[in-house]
Amino acid sequence: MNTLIGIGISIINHTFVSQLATLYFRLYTFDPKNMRIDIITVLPELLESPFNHSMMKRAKERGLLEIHLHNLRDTTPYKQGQVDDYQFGGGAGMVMMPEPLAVLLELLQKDRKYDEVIFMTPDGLLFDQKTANNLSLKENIIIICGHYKGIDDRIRQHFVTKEISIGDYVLSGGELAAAVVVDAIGRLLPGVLNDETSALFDSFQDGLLAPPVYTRPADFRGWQVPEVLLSGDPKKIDAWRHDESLKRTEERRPGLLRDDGKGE
Ligand code: 6GU
Repeated sequence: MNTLIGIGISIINHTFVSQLATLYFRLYTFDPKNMRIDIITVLPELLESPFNHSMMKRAKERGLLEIHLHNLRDTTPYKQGQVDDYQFGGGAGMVMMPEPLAVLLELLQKDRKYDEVIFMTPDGLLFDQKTANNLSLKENIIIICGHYKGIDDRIRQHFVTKEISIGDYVLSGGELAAAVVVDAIGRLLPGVLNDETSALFDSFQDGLLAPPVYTRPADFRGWQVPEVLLSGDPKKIDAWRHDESLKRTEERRPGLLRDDGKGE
């Protein structure tokens, strides 16, 4: 149900307004169905810690998010856990073979239907809040972490439905990028954040950077908290925060103020 409306909304999802509508919808029609993410990796150790603390830990404990790590070497049909080989045509660097990936993907797909098979790769689509919002509406996702020179292109052509990069720099593998994506998705699931609406006011959710924040003491080494925040006037405070958001966005990310929302 959520997924259906999510798809409906994503078709008209040109603006942050519809993004917010999607998220509000998810929050108010609290659907206790949890999300399942299967991560295929040759380095599962690298992904054990990121999901066992703070928000991700809470998501798992509350039964909202299941994360399953799969070591590709455990199911490879090749001897001695082989998963990669030299590339055809020559050149430095190994390539992940298609068979171990296909075997594991089919094993998973036999048990349930997956909404997306995501490949983490520096030549994928740049990950942003909009993609995180859309992915948070899915039920079952597979994430493939690439290593070495990448994976055999036939897997990309025949299994992968989405290719994601987290930025214009090269990491040694897809694991840390996958952790970033799962964190960004996980915190959007209803019930993960304690104050359920707070994800809606994050930087980027309204296309603006977040305003500055302060806590006690009001006077720290003679540096004062802006007076308006101590005024107790919610209207004035909202207006100040909005102004500060706009100012920050103009200074740091003027591209976010343009219509395309791409922030370039
Ligand atoms: Cl998803 N993978 C790798 N290896 N490097 C990256 C990336 C992903 N995103 C940015 N750099």
